[in-house]
Amino acid sequence: TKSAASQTSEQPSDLTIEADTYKTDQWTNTPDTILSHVGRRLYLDENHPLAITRKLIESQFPAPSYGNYSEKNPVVSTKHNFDVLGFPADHPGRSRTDTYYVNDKTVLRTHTSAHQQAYFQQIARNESTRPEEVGYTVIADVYRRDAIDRSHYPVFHQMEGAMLWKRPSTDPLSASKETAAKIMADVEKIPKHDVIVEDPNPTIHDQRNPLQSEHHSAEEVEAVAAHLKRSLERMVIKIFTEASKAAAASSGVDVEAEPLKVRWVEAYFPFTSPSWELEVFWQGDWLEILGCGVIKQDLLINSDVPDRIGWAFGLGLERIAMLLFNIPDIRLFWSRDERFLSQFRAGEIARFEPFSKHPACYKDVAFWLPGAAVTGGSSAAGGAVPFHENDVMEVVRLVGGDLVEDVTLIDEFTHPKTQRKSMCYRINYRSLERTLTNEEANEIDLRVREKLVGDLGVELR
Ligand code: FA5
Ligand code: MG
Repeated sequence: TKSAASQTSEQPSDLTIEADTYKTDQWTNTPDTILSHVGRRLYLDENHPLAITRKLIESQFPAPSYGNYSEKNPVVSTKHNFDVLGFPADHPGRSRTDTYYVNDKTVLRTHTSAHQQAYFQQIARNESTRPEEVGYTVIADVYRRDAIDRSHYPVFHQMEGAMLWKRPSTDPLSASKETAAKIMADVEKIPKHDVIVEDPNPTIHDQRNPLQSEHHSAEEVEAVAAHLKRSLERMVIKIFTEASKAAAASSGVDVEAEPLKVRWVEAYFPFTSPSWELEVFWQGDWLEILGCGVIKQDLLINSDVPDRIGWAFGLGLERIAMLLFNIPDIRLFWSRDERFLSQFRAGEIARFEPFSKHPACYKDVAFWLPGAAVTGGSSAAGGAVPFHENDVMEVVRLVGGDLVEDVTLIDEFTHPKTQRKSMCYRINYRSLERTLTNEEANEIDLRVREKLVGDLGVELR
């Protein structure tokens, strides 16, 4: 039986991406359908909603304090994507079920944090020529093997930002009061706002969200956190004010916009501590916008800026653009259909008018997993072939491409006698551009089923 994660029957011996050629190996799992997205650079098409959103966010992080950058080439080393950021060896993010590997040592970046070290090193290098540029934003396409639904696509965009402050190079802790005061003076320069922010947790929590006590004083971290939170709240408020203006304009009535609600929740990232996520209450739900925190000092020490302290954040651009423009399906960002593209203009926030919703075509596929029952999502028990849901998603993506709107697990059970495990997924085929005939959907579905058997070794029911 083939390994569950193997994707293609005939693996090319090398892959060429952005003019560089890489040797493939048994780690390689990046198909051409994913590589075909490399180089689109949607965030540079000035009339594209992702570019309009990028500009709006960048305007909240202006020069001279921040440089605004982008990173064209998505190929990075596992060292930069994981190791220097402190991801442990067994972190699930490193797994081939979650990440597109070019080879053993090389991946398509899974987040813009892969560039943190390089930008810290740049700040160090430019210290004498551009001393006022102590922060940055960077935008890039990122790649993840993930679920398929209207808010998840294997290629999406992140914007990362960071800001650093100088500390005395010898004995920074004993001077931490002065450092904290310097940072607080910068906090005062950020305009205040009157939006209600829920922030029930202490900045530092010994177990859940610890201070890096070898390196930082509580006072310094309170100051960095205050600067981080006020900067990001301001950015989010700007965006949501624009979004409700657009909504009011398009509905034609001057409705009193629902007051904006924002909250901070504790989070964990290997490269920040303490860490938080910022959530916004939007259309009845709390929506996660970004992750952030106080940068791990070890990372700064390893990145030529040992005598600085600072914060970093990373946000999902599609998530923000979808609510700014009322875009209902993440696949639309990749559309070349003029009925989509013609609706957006640089500098303008307009509500997207769907050009028609074509009928959905649901197909269920049920199968037995190979071997005995498997516990958990990713690890095999008792000699069974490892099974991971992301491998099902990848098969569906490879065959169905953008014709699949979502895939949901609708049933799973373990046979009481044989201990075999059965899964049933519902695949929703729906084109954004035209009506799919039932024959077309059947034909794709047949190939999905064949490939599930061939690649994952499952037995159809
Ligand atoms: C990260 O990627 C961290 N690198 C963020 C970070 C940077 C933390 C710097 C601290 C310091 P996360 O996996 O949660 O974290 O993704 C960040 C954001 O990307 C999410 O909040 C969400 O807005 C967006 N996002 C994540 N997965 C997807 C997806 N599959 N599709 C669309 N957007 C996504
Ligand atoms: Mg997250």
